[in-house]
Amino acid sequence: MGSTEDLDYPQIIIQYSSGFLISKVMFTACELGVFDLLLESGKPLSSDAIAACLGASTTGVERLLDACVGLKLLAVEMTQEGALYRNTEISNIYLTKSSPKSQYHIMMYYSNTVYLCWQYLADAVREGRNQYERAFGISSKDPFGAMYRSGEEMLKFMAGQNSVWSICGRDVLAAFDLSSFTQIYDLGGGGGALARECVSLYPNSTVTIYDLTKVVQVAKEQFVSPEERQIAFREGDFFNDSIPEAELYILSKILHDWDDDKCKQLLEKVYKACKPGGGVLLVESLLNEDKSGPVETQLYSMNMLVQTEGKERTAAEYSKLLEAAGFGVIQVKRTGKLYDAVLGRK
Ligand code: ASE
Repeated sequence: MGSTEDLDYPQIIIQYSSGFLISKVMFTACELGVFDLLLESGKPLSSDAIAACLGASTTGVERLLDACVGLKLLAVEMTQEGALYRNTEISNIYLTKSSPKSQYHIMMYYSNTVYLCWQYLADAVREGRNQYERAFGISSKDPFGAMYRSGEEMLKFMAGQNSVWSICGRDVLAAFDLSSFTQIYDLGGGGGALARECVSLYPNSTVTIYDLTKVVQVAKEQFVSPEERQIAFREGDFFNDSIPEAELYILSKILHDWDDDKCKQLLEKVYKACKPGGGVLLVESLLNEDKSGPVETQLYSMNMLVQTEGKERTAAEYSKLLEAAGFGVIQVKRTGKLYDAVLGRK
């Protein structure tokens, strides 16, 4: 740290300068189906064979594959027929479309939507607000109106948000023993992946996904089957419509979308609806109290600036919001993964 070597040759500056190139290489290999092809093929393939299967140029594909090798997303072996490429274990699990832990959809959301908003990061910092007007020519007054500007965008967002729960869902729901709550509402539950984790971990629970009408429609059509009897739906806008009574409300990545006033409004409504003895579970990525990290959370907070009206917060900030709404006995559990849990009781 701070050695002259670092100052002569600024490794981290070089690394950070090309960070966006790394993201885009991984996103592009996902988008073109490189990892899916290599999984399906079951044997290592040459760049010519991969290019032919993907209907892409050999000159482009060869460079993309080599960059993936450098990033340890692919492995290469030299044979008499030339270089043969195969997936690494991590790519098989996380970068293929069909894997149960696939992160494909969130990558497509980052690559095709978030990436475009970040073009205007400097404007977002100057103005302190999201950049839908510059990026997409649409009003930024209603961030979810903007994020759900088309059926396709909404589907991409829902699929993307679902993918994180295959990695973090169990940990955030097991952070507290929630088995005493049987009647659970997942406010803004979207595509239902967290609800699914919840009923699997707590077999006596019923989880109702409360979300906008158009979100519920897509969730029913694309994400949750009617056979999943422990998952129910309720259509509504949690700011403008009533919130039904329940024992536990899950607000997963909801408060980070909104400013303190909107958060207080929503939590007060939740407090009123909540049964005595019930509670609210916040699932969020927590900043350290001095905001010194984790770096992923700091970056997500920048993304909230660019895309929403919210920000990432510390445990103390969430506790204050919960207390202001009337909740007591607030407990915080850091999972060590991307998302953490905060439980408040009525
Ligand atoms: C939201 C979550 C996300 C609103 C917009 C969003 C995510 C991306 N865009 O509630 C997922 C979290 N990832 C990042 C980069 O913030």
